[in-house]
Amino acid sequence: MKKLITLLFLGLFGISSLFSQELPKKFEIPKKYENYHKGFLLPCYNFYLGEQLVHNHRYDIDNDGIVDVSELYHVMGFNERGQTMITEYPFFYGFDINNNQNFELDEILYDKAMDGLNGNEVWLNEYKISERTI
Ligand SMILES: [Ca+2]
Ligand SMILES: [Ca+2]
Ligand SMILES: [Ca+2]
Repeated sequence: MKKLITLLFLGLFGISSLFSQELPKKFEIPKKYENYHKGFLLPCYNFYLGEQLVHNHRYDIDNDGIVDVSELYHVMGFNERGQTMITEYPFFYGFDINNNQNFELDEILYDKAMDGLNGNEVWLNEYKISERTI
């Protein structure tokens, strides 16, 4: 009986450690960006990223006229009024963490699933490294 309990315990422990390995890496963006959607939305525009037409949303969270967060969406098409139709969620999120008005690779999150900021995103610099090792 004691052996069975030990086996059960080991089994449960084994299963739980397996689950913890499968959980996505803990995702954290700097606290100052937590409610960036409440910031001032600067004029948006479409542009080509390679051959892909994309749409950006740019947010100024401290209202100094300088972009702090930029989102990139895929363009799905245009409606009859000529308005750009975009995906529900972005595929890129840029956070100007070092405040130099550029979005470096380690300041851009790539969300392959395009399902909102939920922890399954990768920083672009880490994504490139993992691609290289495959
Ligand atoms: Ca700003
Ligand atoms: Ca930057
Ligand atoms: Ca996501």
